[in-house]
Amino acid sequence: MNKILTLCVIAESDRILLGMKKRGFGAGNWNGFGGKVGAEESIESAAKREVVEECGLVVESMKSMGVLNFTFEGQDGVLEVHLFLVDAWSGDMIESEEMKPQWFSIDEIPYASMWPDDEFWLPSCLAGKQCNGAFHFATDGSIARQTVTIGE
Ligand code: 6U4
Repeated sequence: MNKILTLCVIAESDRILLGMKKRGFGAGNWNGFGGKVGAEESIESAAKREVVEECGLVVESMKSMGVLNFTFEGQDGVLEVHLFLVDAWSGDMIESEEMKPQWFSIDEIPYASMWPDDEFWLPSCLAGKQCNGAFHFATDGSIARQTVTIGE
């Protein structure tokens, strides 16, 4: 069965906010903010809820940037990750139990400590281009197959 998740990229013209995931899936990686969509909520409201839960910021404006599908060798199901670019927010940043947020210069995004797919779509997302794709991960965590479509 597909799992529906959200992933919010919070960015200004020259910097991006990433969170060090402290526990659970992807722990030890810098990542955007997001998580599972609950049964009773829309994808957009789930995205906003995860941002405030994970880093304290309240999303004021975001744009839908596409869908990334992830599959894993030897595992059933697809992670369907809905991507958003957050360009306005309010509130104060906090460190949560799950994430330690930190700003990075757009020129110094720590791809080596991120999910390996990020380098294939994040630059386009930051440039405001739609990103749709599918990544199949091998059991060693590397990308075995991928298709990425970048829009306008
Ligand atoms: P719990 O721990 O159950 O509260 P929850 O926060 O609901 O978890 P979680 O942590 O499993 O969900 O969400 C995973 C996050 O990681 C989502 O924002 C999607 C994101 N993600 C998953 N695969 C990814 C990948 N290959 N590349 C990427 N982000 C990914 O950049």
